[in-house]
Amino acid sequence: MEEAQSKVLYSAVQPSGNLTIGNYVGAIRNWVALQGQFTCFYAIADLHAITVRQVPAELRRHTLELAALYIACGVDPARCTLYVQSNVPAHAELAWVLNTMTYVGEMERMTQFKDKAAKHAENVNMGLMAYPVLMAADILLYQTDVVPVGIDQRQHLEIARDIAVRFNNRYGETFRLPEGYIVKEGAKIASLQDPLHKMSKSDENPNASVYLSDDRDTVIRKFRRAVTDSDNAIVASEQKPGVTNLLNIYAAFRGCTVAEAEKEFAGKGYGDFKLAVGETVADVLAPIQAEQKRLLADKAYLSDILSRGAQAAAHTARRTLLKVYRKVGFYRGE
Ligand code: ATP
Ligand code: LTN
Repeated sequence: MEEAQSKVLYSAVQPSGNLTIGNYVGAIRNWVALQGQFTCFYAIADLHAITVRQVPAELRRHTLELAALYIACGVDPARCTLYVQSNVPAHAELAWVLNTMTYVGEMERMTQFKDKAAKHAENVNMGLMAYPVLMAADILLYQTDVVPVGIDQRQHLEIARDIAVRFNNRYGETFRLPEGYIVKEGAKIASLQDPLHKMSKSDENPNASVYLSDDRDTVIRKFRRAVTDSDNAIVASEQKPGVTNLLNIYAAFRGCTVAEAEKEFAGKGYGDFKLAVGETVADVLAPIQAEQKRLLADKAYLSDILSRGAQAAAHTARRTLLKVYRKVGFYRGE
């Protein structure tokens, strides 16, 4: 495929904690599958992460760990641009312009904002509210065609498109309109303790989430404790969110369909089923963990990848930013 003509794909994850198997199945794993088909930009969204309070040393550590994890999961730095968001100033710069074209009411209606504002009631800051605008800036800077994310980010993608259309209408064609790429299987992995809610890396209950860094025993123990129901049929249905979630996870990690998983476990008990899910997940995680550890031991390599990535990203981002600055009427010398 001709590099210059291939469509652009953009995605990011926040370095706000240890990643869960939800982040893996809903996001990173798909990035790997798509990297041959698109010109890919994968960012570590540290500007987004500070919309909730972070411990500085931990933020820095999580950032490097996340870079290593991307690569350990199969993101190939030779084929993708991998970088840290705050290393490319155009993100914050474009976000400022887009902030002036986004209404407070729109931001107040965002589901994630409402959830996070309730969760961090003592720190409902402007950045938390403008989070989707920064995300729009991320996407629009690279003239992105496709954005692979989990289903929880769909609303943010829609607002990114709305902002792009608004800008284009006011100032003339500037931004390409991005499309979401949301995989059906695994688009939403639920909490193991409360299967009606999504599994999240910032959940306070450590048993609710399986982290990519969990060792085999921990993974198996968490699945053994997963909330199910008092019935004993291993079938997916709305009345059985816990079992359905485990079937989804099994299918996603085994590489089969939910129907095939149901067939495999027909007539078996919950105990055997949960053990099989735990073992299957642990088998997938082990090589990723080993590779991440190996990469983290080579800080010079990681730092080199990230600095090249930031340079390449900044080059592309700057082109769009300058176009925007010109269109809105900023003086840049004669
Ligand atoms: P936080 O708890 O800090 O808000 P998070 O776990 O929700 O974080 P994000 O950094 O917001 O993770 O999301 C990174 C990517 O992972 C996004 O594409 C998101 O859609 C996807 N993702 C997050 N949680 C899940 C999940 N439970 N199932 C599927 N995909 C998910
Ligand atoms: N908000 C996203 C992370 C993110 C992102 C992006 C995803 C920041 N910028 C641009 C796709 C495109 C999240 O997943 N929580």
